[in-house]
Amino acid sequence: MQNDVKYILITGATSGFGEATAIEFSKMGWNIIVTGRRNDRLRQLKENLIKKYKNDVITLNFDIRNQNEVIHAIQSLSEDVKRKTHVLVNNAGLASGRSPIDEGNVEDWEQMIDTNIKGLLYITKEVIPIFKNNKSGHIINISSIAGKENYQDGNVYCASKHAVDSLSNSMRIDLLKHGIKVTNIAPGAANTEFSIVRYKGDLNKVNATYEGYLPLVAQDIAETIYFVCSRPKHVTINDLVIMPSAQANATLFNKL
Ligand code: NDP
Ligand code: 8X3
Repeated sequence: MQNDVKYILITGATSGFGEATAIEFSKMGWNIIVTGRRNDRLRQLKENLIKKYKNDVITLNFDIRNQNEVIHAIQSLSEDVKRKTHVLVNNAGLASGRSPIDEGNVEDWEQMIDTNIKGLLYITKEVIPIFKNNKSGHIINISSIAGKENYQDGNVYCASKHAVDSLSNSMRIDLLKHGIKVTNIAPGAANTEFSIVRYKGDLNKVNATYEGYLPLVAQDIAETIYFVCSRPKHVTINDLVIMPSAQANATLFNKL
């Protein structure tokens, strides 16, 4: 373990963007705090990263929809780790289902709102005092192209990501005086577990989502987050849209 190395806290690091970001930052010599509900995956990630890169890896196993679990998890960090924590990546999130608004499932709506909006707020609320105390910090919110545009049957997911986009703008204004940077990242289609979750394991729908073009992969987002974090102190990337080259906007694809 290297004692003077910075920590990055990444929510939702058991797969996709979060896991790739944990690996990328470990490779670049950072210490890592990773969160998620699937503890077996957190443990495996920790074991792999420690073996390969030798930096510190802390796992926090909780459901981000549960405010008490969030508070308890952040309180469990030592004062030393808090002092060295420079970045929060608000990545944990999901789409659950896809249907016209008049056919929507309320449980799906609640899961998306509770995770993508309320969960993001719960953890940000616990981390801001740490950054204020440190007199610096960087919050990176993973929104989506769905936070910039709306598409058919995307309704509540789009609304939840528009909320993330809006919160990024508000956080940047309110936290300016505390020296806290805020970056909003809005990716287009990326082949992770996202569509498996959205379509509840329906592989025909999952495969159709990524057919006929090259989608983004998690590593593309991990490298983007690393780029954003490695700018000099006087530079902030406020808002970044990153798309597959074959995707012009939320709905227009150049498919083979
Ligand atoms: P994945 O499904 O691969 O990863 C989602 C992560 O979020 C998992 O680690 C999951 O962990 C975590 N998560 C979900 N619900 C909860 C919860 N209640 N409590 C704690 N953690 C939770 O998808 P992606 O990597 O693609 O998604 C990451 C983010 O990127 C999401 O916010 C998504 O909306 C956004 N995004 C994705 C795009 C894509 O096309 N893939 C494009 C644009 C944005 P666990 O299940 O272990 O709890
Ligand atoms: C995930 C990308 O286009 O399915 O946020 O909403 S999209």
